[in-house]
Amino acid sequence: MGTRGDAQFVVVANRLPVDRTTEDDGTQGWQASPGGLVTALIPVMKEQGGTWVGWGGSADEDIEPFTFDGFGVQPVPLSSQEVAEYYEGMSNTTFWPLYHDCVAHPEYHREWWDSYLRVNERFANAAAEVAAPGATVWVQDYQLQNVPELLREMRPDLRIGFFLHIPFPPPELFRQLPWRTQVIQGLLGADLVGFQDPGSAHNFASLSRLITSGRPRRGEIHLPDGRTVIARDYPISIDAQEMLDMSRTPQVREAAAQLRRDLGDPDHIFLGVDRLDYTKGLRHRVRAFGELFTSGQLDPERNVYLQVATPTRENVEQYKELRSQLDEMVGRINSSVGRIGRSAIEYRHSSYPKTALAAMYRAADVAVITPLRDGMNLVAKEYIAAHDSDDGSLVLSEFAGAAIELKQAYLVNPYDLNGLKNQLLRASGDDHANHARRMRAMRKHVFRHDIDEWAANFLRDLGVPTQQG
Ligand code: ADQ
Repeated sequence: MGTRGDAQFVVVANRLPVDRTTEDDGTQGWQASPGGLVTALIPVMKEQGGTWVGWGGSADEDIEPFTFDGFGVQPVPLSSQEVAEYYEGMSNTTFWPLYHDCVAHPEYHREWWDSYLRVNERFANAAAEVAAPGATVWVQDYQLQNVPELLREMRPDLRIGFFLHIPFPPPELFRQLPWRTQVIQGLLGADLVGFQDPGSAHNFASLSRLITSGRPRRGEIHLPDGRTVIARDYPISIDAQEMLDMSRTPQVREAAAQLRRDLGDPDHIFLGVDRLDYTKGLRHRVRAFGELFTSGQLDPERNVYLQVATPTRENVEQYKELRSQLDEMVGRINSSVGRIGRSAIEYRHSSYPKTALAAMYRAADVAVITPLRDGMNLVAKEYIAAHDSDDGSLVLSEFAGAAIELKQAYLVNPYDLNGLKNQLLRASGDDHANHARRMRAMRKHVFRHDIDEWAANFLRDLGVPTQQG
């Protein structure tokens, strides 16, 4: 049993919620990382006297625990070999593609799995050390699926929750995994296992039969040791009000107007914002726009497709390949549809501050979010929240978790190129009344179900009262 700490509430995530900063005089400090999860959980951490356990983001770096903005930060070190095996390997070349319907081929390597387990044990140890007797621990995401079980062995007094941010695959696919039983057992160490959608919760509950003989009912899984684990969906969301407030500032309004001018004042701006990831459907999307521009169904003089592709996981082979394929596809399309002085596809491979994204959302007439598979997709919700009038429209893949909630989007099957092209034309061609009706309904939903509600619902079910709950 680990030494007991004094944190009543512990979050365990692959990354810490803070990034390093360097002042002009060279002194180093920390600032909160941007992102919904961090924004939602920091108030709970402060309220409950919490500690966040995570990796600082650089290999071979030992950072002492510290306090930040009223909560504890407990860094977990990773060696460069562990970054290669646990993070880039097992997490991002095995679990990531396997859990996204195998849209890329998952690789299975025993040394990656060994490293994954070792690192999970280190995270569990760190959590066991800081948690007060009877504390609540909330473990996040696919990098840490074995932490619940390992932690329960060390600290049976804790209340443990787990949330998976990506889909949980159907049993037919999951069964490929050589370590399938250990992973299910790892997750069943939690009292509550949360998913983005009911399908994922159902897949997990069915797979619990690898371990239990009983049939799970309404998400309740009864284990041989007498414990009951709950599996259910908690669709994640965004800080909708913050996005709206930001998009209304004069600075963002002006940036949106400037962007429109820079793009040649087109009739329609189509916008995609994605990490440069093969799950996001970028190849299919670029191909659809290529055909629309080449055939003249979309006039490149009057329409622009702006695609932001955020650099990500650049050491992983499948991501390097995707990057060069997209560069090549976009180059070919732009040179063949030759819009004088401007590109039909404006392709930007870069990160942006939130205000710049808000300006793009505000300027875009059609957001195009067409992943092949996605746990939720927060960009879809951010786009909706950034529009305070009823203009704009959303083309959304039916394989994004967000499609369950944003039913008024122009839904598409991203594999169906003709269907995708038709919906792009429909979304830009529909009349204002139609757009307004759809946007109003979706805005209502996103504002009613925001990130605070998400965290409060999960924590309430885990037995932690919050101010929202
Ligand atoms: P992601 O796969 O990263 O998240 P998503 O939900 O779209 O996907 O979140 C991306 C976030 O990054 C958004 O908040 C967006 O604003 C931001 N972002 C994107 N491009 C950016 C850029 N160029 N510059 C700055 N910021 C950028 C995983 C799952 C999702 C799930 C989330 C949350 O894959 O399905 O919705 O976790 O659970």
